Amino acid sequence: MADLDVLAPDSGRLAERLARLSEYHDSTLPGWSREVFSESYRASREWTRSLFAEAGLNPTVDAAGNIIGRLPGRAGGGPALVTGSHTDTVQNGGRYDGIVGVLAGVEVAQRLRETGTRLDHDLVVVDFLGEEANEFGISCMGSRAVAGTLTADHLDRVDGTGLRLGTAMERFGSDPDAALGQAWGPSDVHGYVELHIEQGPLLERSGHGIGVVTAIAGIDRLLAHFAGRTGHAGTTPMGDRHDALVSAAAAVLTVERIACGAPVHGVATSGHIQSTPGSMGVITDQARLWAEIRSVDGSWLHGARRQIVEEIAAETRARGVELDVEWLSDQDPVPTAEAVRDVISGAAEGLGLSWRAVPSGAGHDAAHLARLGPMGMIFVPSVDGRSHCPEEMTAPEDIATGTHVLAATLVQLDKSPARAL
Ligand code: HGY
Ligand code: MN
Ligand code: MN
Repeated sequence: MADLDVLAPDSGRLAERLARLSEYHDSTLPGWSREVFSESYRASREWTRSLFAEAGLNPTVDAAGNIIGRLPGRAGGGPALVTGSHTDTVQNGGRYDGIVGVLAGVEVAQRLRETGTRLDHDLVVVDFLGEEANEFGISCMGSRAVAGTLTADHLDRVDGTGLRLGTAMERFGSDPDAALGQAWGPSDVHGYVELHIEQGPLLERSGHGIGVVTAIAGIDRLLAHFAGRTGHAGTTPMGDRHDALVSAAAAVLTVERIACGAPVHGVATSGHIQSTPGSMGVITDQARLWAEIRSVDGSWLHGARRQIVEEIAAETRARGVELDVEWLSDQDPVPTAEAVRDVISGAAEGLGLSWRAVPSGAGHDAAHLARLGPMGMIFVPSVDGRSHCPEEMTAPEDIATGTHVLAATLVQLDKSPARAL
């Protein structure tokens, strides 16, 4: 087996590339914003694609807009080892979510080439399009297309301006209709491993440098529409009101309360309220609430989904306000493959590193790649457990260590026969 030390990353090069890619963001906003289809995202992907080429990965861009690099293996063709992540961010996000996995994948490929380490399997590195939640309500656009779960209905979803996702993809240079038919098959993937920041506090609190992910949380996102009755805020007695904004506010508290009782990893978040007419002196008659619930425990998630709607409906009825709930996504929890977990933990131990098992409360492209082959994820610590904010921080040495574990994992997976995974 390759000398694992020799595959250690060039940490200076890796840190410089992280800083370089982070420079592509909307500097008029706090933190780092490189949202899907934005100009900063478009510009960043030109740089990322040139980096793939510099690393000898001969990049192509598929119909969905995924940047795909390939380092041929000895066997040539056949099921590949796949790694990667995403380079889009949430608005006012951080500098590490997603790009750590893409740049680590490039670094591993470059170290394999520089050390003359030939794998049997091809190594494929992917920058997946549009992983983050967005106004279209469809995250993981690129990995869904690869997994064959991007649908025509998804392409018809519109953002707040009425723009179709399919049209936005076309304007970005993708071919959405072709993306619906570009799915990879199970014969294309020997194994998928993604390096990602934990985005939570567990590794830092327990003092472990490496997390071996047990499962990726399921995510159910809803849009609740409240229809009340408008009127004069000064003359309408309180008992006569059907205030849509009050109903939406009560729903926000319901969402929080139901998750706070979760016996396992279960969380719920209200992200956004829109209300009209939105002026003082007038009682609100229309309100919309976007919220989500997540858990690695599917049975809790399904129960919470039902309970939230029942309780919001009861509160709303009591106020004489009408309710309509639309579920925007229902991504079930996805367990990682035990065999891949064992390889990751063995790789960490082989490098003398401490590791612990951790759930992922965050969603990832890996959840979709799991449909194509054995999937695993490696986490590195997030300082103060913060993410999706300008304070997002992971120490460069932790990123380098995680990249080293990724290299060792891929080398070991390369030696594992398909049936063993
Ligand atoms: O929102 C998430 O869970 C991920 O960061 N896209
Ligand atoms: Mn991410
Ligand atoms: Mn994210």
